Amino acid sequence: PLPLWGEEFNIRHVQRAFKDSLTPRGEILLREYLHGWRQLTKFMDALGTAFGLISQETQSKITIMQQHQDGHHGLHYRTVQSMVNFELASGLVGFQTLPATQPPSGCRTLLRLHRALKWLELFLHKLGTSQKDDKPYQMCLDTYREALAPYHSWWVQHAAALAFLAMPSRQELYRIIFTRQEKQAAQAIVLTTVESLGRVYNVTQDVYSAHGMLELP
Ligand code: 1Q0
Repeated sequence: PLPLWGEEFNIRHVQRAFKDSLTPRGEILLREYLHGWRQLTKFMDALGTAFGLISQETQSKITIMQQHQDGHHGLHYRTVQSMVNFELASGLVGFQTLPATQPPSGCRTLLRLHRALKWLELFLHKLGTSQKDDKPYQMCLDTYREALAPYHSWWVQHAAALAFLAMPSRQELYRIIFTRQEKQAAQAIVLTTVESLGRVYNVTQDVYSAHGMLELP
């Protein structure tokens, strides 16, 4: 294993968590979903301080979801579907304005993670099909512009672009993501992860779009 973060972060854990989050009945288990995100914040932390803001923001969304799970209505927050049904039926979603409830609704919070998941799917797909000289910085920027920037304010877009400058080279990135033994299978693992993320993303997207919830403030 690699020093420092080799044991801490493993892309297989990410892949496993998102794969396990999808049940045979097509429900998405929030516990596993959030576990996958926690693994990803470890990875962001390993990338260095420039990604601290992004990691913190992700962490705060995870914490909000956790508060819902630990709250009075925690039982309703077992799956994406049960959460959506519960918040819809209770008028907690907040379709017009950011709900004044504390914590903010699970639906609008998960939507932020959901959009970021699309970014990750696109980015990892690019990485997994990239050539030796391709630049992660450019892959990051292109996929961010496509999947996330449209939802971000002007200043967030600029802060993100600045952070991307600290993105390591492709070789270094692979070194962080994979342990030595995994090097051979690296691209295959990345693409398997893309597949798992994609399935979870598509199911969530269908649920949200069925209820007109893709633009929650
Ligand atoms: C490692 C590089 C990650 C780059 C991903 C793009 C990040 C964009 C910049 C985020 C800036 C955060 C500042 C605040 C944003 C919020 O305004 C926004 C909306 O929330 P709200 O409450 O104001 O309506 N929040 C979000 O959009 C939340 C999600 C942002 C974080 C997305 C992180 C994606 C992370 C991925 C893991 C990196 C793994 C790379 C390779 C992994 C190999 C397995």
